Amino acid sequence: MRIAILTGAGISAESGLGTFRDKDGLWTRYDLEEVATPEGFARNPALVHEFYNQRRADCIAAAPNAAHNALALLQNSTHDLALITQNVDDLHERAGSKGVIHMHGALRRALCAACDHRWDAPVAMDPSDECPSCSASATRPDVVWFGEIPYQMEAIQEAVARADLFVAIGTSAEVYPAAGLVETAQGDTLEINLAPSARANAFNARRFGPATEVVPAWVDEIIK
Ligand code: BV8
Repeated sequence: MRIAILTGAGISAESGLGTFRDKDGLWTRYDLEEVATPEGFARNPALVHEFYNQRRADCIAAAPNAAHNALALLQNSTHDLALITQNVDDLHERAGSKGVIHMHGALRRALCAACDHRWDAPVAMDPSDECPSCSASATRPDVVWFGEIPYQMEAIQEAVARADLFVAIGTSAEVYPAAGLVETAQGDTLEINLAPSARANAFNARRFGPATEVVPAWVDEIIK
C-alpha cells in the first residue's frame, strides 16, 4: 500500500520538544512575528538566532520516541512510505527514517541569505557568522518562516495525491499549505492526534491519544 504521512510538533512532544499552540507552547512564549518571519529576522537577527539556538540545543539533547521509531519500522516494511514533516527537528532521521521531506526546513541546517549556500549548522549561530561560501554575514537557520514558500511542495503534493492512505500525525492543522494536504489526498485519510485538530472532520477516520501509544499500535496493525 502507498502511504503518505505528514507529521507535526505533536509527534515530538513526548521527546520533550515543545509544540507551538498547546498550553505554554512556543507561540505562547514567543511572538511568531518576531522570531519566525523574514521581517522579524531583518529587525532583530540576534533574537531569532537565540530562539533557534535554544531549539537546536533542545533538539540535540532530545531523543526519538516510540512514535518516531514506529514510523521508521513502517518504512522498512513492504509498504511504500512518503514521510513529510512540518518539524524542523531531526528525530525522524535519528529514529532511522530515510528520505524525510522537511517542508519547513531543518534546525540542523544553515542557509546564507546572500548566496543561498546551505551547510550543517553549528550548535549556536550568530549574526556575525560568515557564510563559508561567500563570506557574507548573512547566515540564517535553514527553516521556512511565515510568508516563505515551503520546500518540495510539488513532490509533496504528488506523494499525497498518489497515496492509498494519507495520515496526519500530531498537527493542529492551523498552518497552510500543510493543513490543506488532506484535500489533496485521493485515498483514505486518517488523523492521529492528542485531540481533534482544526481539520479533524476532513479525515475519514481519527484516532486520539498520545503519539507514543497510538502510532505504534496503528503501525502494528498495518505491518502485520
Ligand atoms: C506560505 C518554521 C505561500 C520553523 C513554521 C490566513 C489563512 C490561511 C493561511 C494563511 C493566512 N495568513 C497567512 C497564511 C499562510 C501561513 C499560515 O498558514 N499562517 C497560519 C498561522 C494562519 N503559512 C505560511 O506563511 C507558509 N507559507 O503560505 O507561502 C505559498 C505556499 C505554497 C505555495 C506558494 C506560496 C509557511 C508556513 C511555515 C511557517 N513555519 N515553522 C519553526 O520555527 O519551526 S510553522 C510552525 O507551525 C511549525 O513549523 C509547525 O510545523 C507548524 C504547524 O504547527 P504544528 O506542527 O501543527 O504544531 P502545533 O503546536 O500547532 O500543534 C501540535 C499538535 O500536536 C496539536 O494538535 C496537539 O493536540 C498535538 N499533540 C500535542 N501533544 C501530542 C500531540 N499529538 C500526539 N501526541 C502528543 N503527545
